[in-house]
Amino acid sequence: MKLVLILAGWLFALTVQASSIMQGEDGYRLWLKYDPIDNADVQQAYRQHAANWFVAGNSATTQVIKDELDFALKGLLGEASATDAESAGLIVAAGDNATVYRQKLKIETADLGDEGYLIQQVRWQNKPRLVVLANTDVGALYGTFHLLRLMQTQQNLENVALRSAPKTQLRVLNHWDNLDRHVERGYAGQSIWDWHKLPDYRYQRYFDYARANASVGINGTVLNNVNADPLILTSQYLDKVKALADIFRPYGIKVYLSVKFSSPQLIGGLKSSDPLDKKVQAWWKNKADEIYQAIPDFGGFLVKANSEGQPGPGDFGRTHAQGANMLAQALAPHGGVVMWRAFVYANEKNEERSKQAYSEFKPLDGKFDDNVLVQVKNGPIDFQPREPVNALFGATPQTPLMMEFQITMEYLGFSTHFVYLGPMYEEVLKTDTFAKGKGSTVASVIDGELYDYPITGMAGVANIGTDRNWTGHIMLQSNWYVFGRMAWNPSISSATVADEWVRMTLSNDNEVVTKVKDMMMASHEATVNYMTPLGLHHIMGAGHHYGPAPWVDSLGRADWNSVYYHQANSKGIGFDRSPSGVNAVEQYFSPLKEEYANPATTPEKYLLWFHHLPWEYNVASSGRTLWSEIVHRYYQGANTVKEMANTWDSLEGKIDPWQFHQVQMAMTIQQKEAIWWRNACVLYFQQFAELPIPEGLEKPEQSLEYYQSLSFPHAPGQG
Ligand code: BDP
Repeated sequence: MKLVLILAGWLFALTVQASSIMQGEDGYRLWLKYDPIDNADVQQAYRQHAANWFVAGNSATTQVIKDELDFALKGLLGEASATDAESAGLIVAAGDNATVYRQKLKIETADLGDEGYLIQQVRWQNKPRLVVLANTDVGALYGTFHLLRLMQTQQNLENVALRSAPKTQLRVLNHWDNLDRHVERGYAGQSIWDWHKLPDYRYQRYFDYARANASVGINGTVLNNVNADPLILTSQYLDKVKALADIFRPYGIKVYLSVKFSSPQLIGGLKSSDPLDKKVQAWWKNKADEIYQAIPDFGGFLVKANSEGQPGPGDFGRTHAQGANMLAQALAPHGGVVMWRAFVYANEKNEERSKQAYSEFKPLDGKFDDNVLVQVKNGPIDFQPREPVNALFGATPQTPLMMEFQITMEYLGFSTHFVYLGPMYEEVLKTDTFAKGKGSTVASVIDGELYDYPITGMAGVANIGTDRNWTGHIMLQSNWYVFGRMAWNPSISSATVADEWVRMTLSNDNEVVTKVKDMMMASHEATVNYMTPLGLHHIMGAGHHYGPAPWVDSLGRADWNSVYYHQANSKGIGFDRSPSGVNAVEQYFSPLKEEYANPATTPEKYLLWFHHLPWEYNVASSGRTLWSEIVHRYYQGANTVKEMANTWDSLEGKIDPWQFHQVQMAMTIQQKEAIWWRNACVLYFQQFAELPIPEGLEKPEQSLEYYQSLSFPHAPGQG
């Protein structure tokens, strides 16, 4: 037996690391690999359509389309080349260049707007052709990427006829990147913006970043951290920002900046930053003029104000609306927008943290200028592994709300935990707010359907850095991908997106697709279980947020501490936000407020978010006591990770070896950390419950003291 084990171990080492040189896919190419299509029939069929292609027009964007098609089709089909319209099997045209096709083929494109497109098989001059038509070149670029996606995922193109237009207007990444290249809550290396070498040094990575974003419809990027450095608005930095804007423009991507509200004082030499002060207003107006002089299509400002120590209009006795409108008025003549964050909570308020965004912004509904969006994190606290939705969604008929999701894994295991966020985003977007009766989903709020918002948008806090694989973990590339796909269409299913991502990034092999997709779809729930089951939240390490720390009780503000959030004591556990507690449920529309007020009707996933319940409370779905259910969930979460790791191992040889190995190494860490989370939390809560770990479950190998003694002063990504 021993010998067999030794032999097996040796063989394993041999296959995983046969040499000190690892060749294969390092992940840089993301989902845009364009390797040869491995099915000869499919490839043959595609050749007939696309081996000869024609792109009408000569703009910077049509050049991007031509470059992408040339590169992609040569890769996918072996050979392909540009030709004239007469001989092309594939024709891409937009705007005036598409008029002839629209008219002769009697195809309507008006409904596709500025960014939509259609892909259709037609007969043109007696030959079957594929056409990608749009009203703008950027629309044609999006259509081109969609066509390439169909080919990468080996879809049947015979008689294809599809039309697509984005449901939200601003689909924006938020980089929490500092000017010294440290990325707050970044786990994938440094910031990809090399400010020191800009504006002259233009990395290929900037172009590949733009390609990746355009391929999923992302059309904006906020380059710098919401905890903004005022220097970004100096002319020295604006030159650098211009260089990036120039690179991104042909890809349909606008740049935005996070601004510090006190910039007029910090870099403008003014004595105040009061939004009602004429000098302050003039300063911002001049600054906006200066920016637009260099970057005519500049997107606008993102603002974190009066939040976590950041300055804001509140410092001058003004409201968020007065602050936002002052900036909005500076940007309005140029067509820019203000994305004003609702992530605010203050000690002085003497109101429970989860309620503060609503209390602050609901009364301001209707008071914002037309070019302001209020950007709201999906949950009422802060990007926890799972939260109910923020009660603000649906509550502001006259103020466009923009979704803010976190793509980076601050509270979900950094970059070694395999968590596909699609199901989490989908859960949020599908939640019915009941704002205008049944069917008032969060998606319908943010895509503008419910209240006819004039501007709409979705933001995602980026998980991108200088790591070769961009996101620190191959699987986490899928979160960048799904963010873009859901921003384009908030109703798309996360399973559909997972399917296409796996096919493009890993393999079209059915076994790989099925198994990896299943892992992806199970991954978020698994992590919620081993970190914060049943509505627990904010019990991670202090400051860096790495690992379990339900014992944190000594931070400066009550609502930064874990003990504040779980409220465990000898009687029970959970935060009473029902009418008998802080009554956060009152902020929701009926019937949610009644549902959440009563533990029996609260979805179990939010149970301890809304209620403090006795350890012996009966959990309906399992019939277990609350204590036993919590413990089971922690064990179940860790077990799921083990199963995922086994499934991954079974795919060896079916996935590129380097991709395979990278994910395998991360899964080893994740397995250890899932058990660490499980053990630390179960042992900690056991002190209060004073009940045994149920029979049949293995005992934690270390003591609570051991877990409490661990410290990680250099954990990455700190704020
Ligand atoms: C918190 C992060 C902090 C951010 C803050 C924000 O820990 O780094 O600055 O959110 O969104 O979750 O402003």
